[in-house]
Amino acid sequence: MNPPTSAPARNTKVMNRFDLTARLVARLKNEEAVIGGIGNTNFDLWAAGHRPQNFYMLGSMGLTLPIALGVALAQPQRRVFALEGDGSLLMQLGCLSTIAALAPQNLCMIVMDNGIYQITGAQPTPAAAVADIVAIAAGCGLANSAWAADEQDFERLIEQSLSATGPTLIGARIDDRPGTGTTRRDPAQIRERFMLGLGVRQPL
Ligand SMILES: Cc1ncc(C[n+]2csc(CCOP(=O)(O)OP(=O)(O)O)c2C)c(N)n1
Repeated sequence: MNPPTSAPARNTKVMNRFDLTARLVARLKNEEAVIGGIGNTNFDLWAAGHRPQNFYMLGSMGLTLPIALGVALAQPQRRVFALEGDGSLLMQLGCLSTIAALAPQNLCMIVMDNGIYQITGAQPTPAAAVADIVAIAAGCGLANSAWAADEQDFERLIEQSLSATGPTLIGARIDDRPGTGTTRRDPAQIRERFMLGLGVRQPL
């Protein structure tokens, strides 16, 4: 049997995770929540400048979008962004159709697709050869899903998502550079700080 030939479209620029994350953070003016995924997505979110509304996932692949969904449903007046790696999302694809079905209009998912499990040694993910994250999202019912063609297109898609009336997903092809910072590995602190930042916990 021949190997699959439906390689993902490659008409998008290969960008950089930290650069894109900094561009996102620079556009946030209304205490939007940002959920960073395991490893590199949260390292770059931290390096782009900590905000009280940032949450940094530790240890579990694929939980960024489910956590962001919970925040978006709990606080519908707040815009919520999720930053996830392609390998992590591929481990948890069921969340895409759940999000499409619940359709929170305040949720924007950003998938940083380097086609590798970068942090564990750059093993290739299925996204490198056969799986197109944006096509998968669209097939799950997330009609407002698109690849960012370049940095300007990424910023345009972010801007659109800030006034979207349904969930949005942005795919970004990125290089293989590791994250630029590291969060302190303290889950209790991360949770408490985030709850304060979201106004659901009062300072002691
Ligand atoms: C359930 C589970 N399996 C494996 C791991 C080990 N692991 C941690 S991060 C990671 C790779 C994540 O890849 P991706 O989401 O594409 O992000 P990247 O490292 O490329 O930024 C792996 C395999 C884990 N933490 N949890």
